[in-house]
Amino acid sequence: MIAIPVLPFILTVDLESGWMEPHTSRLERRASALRGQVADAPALERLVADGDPVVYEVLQRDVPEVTGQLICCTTVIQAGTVGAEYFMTKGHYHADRTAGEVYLGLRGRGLVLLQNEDGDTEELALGRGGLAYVPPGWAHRTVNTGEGPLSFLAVYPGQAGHDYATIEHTGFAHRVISTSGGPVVRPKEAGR
Ligand code: S6P
Ligand code: ZN
Repeated sequence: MIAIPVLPFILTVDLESGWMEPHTSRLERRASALRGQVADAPALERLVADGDPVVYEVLQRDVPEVTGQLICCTTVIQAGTVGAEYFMTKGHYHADRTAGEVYLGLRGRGLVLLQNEDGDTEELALGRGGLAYVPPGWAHRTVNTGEGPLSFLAVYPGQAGHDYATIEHTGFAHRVISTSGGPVVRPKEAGR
């Protein structure tokens, strides 16, 4: 494959809202995108019936999806819960398991849940100015545990691709639950 040359460019990222300009794609994921991923499926269906709100959006500056390029995008996750479970991204492995990623927290508070195919799990607290390093081969999901939007900048290799199916099948090992004492990370098997 012949890589299309990309000229140097600058992007402006609003450090409060996570808005990126100029972006070339914008993806919205609504509550219904989390079907099969949450502990409280009836609560999710109520939310879907009640307007299926946007849970998060991703603004991206597209570049050729090839080795050597770096994809830059921002994600903004709204505050909220499905039952007691905080709003979160679907989560994925990179299709190319050699491709890592970095997240730079811009606004809000959250957790990045990570796990690899050996069964190891980690969680990283993400807040403004925090840089979360996602090594190659680790699935990653971001959870908004704050009271306002959580936004972060992501940079990852052009050839990474996204494998949603593998983690959808196994599920993440942990859930992040809102309790009166604050966010708690629980093993998935513990249910709600
Ligand atoms: C891409 C990177 C992020 C996520 C975004 C939405 O590799 O990890 O830009 O795509 O946070 O998450 P998801 O799991 O729906 O792609
Ligand atoms: Zn990723």
